[in-house]
Amino acid sequence: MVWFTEYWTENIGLTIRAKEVKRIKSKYQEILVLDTYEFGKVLVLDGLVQTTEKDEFMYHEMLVHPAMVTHKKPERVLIIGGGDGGSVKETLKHTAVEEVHLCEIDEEVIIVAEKYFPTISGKLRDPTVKIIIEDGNKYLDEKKDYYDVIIIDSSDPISESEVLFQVDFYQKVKESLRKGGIMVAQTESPVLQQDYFKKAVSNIKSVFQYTGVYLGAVPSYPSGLWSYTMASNDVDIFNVDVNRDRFKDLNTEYFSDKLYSCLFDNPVFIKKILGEV
Ligand code: SPD
Repeated sequence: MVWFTEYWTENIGLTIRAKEVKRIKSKYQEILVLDTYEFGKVLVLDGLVQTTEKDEFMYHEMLVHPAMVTHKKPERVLIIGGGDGGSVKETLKHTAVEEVHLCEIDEEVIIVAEKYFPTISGKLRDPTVKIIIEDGNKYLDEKKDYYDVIIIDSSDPISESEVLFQVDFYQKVKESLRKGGIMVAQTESPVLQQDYFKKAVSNIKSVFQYTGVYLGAVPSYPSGLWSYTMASNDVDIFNVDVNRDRFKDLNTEYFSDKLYSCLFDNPVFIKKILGEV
């Protein structure tokens, strides 16, 4: 039996008791698979919890579905990061989808996810999915004016992932979207990572015409309160008339039609952080 702690800041962290720990060293990072009492299996990259069997749906549903239903007909989807397969699993629930490209820098994450997290990674070999092992930032240089939805399912803005929060990267994302395109990114905890959160949102705002921030709970992530930012250059994401049939077969446990109706209705303290009030 072991105790694992992720230090959220230097003053606070999350400590989980595990029955067993597997340690894998990849070219990019240390990967841990914890078999825990409270969260089921937990995937940890360089000391940071990425996915747990217990709450992965909260994160992946909220990352993927709002952008997918906001797009008129999402046929071509790119996921950057997301090697555990959770975002692929949710994306494939949308019937319009014809191609899903998953661009993950570290192949070992996919191998580990397929071995230890079958309920999350189970759709990675779907015929619609193409896996590209490459740095997402470089990959975007090759693909212009192509995708309907781009989902940035990155780790925190440290080491390899840092670039995925910069203005130049968001500019490339914009250029890789075709007309009517939508992007969404995970943008950290507005409570414990306020600087990262503010910077990511302001970088996205500086590139896109329309930018909307929304929140969701993810108990295993710092503070438990997580932020996501959706953006588009030519779709007014705040005024989209979505056909309610689009929600019908998503089979979700967190996201819903009702939740979508007030998606961008943020608490006052979030508006204050973002300088909106
Ligand atoms: N603090 C961890 C934030 C990680 C967000 N992305 C996780 C990837 C899971 N698909």
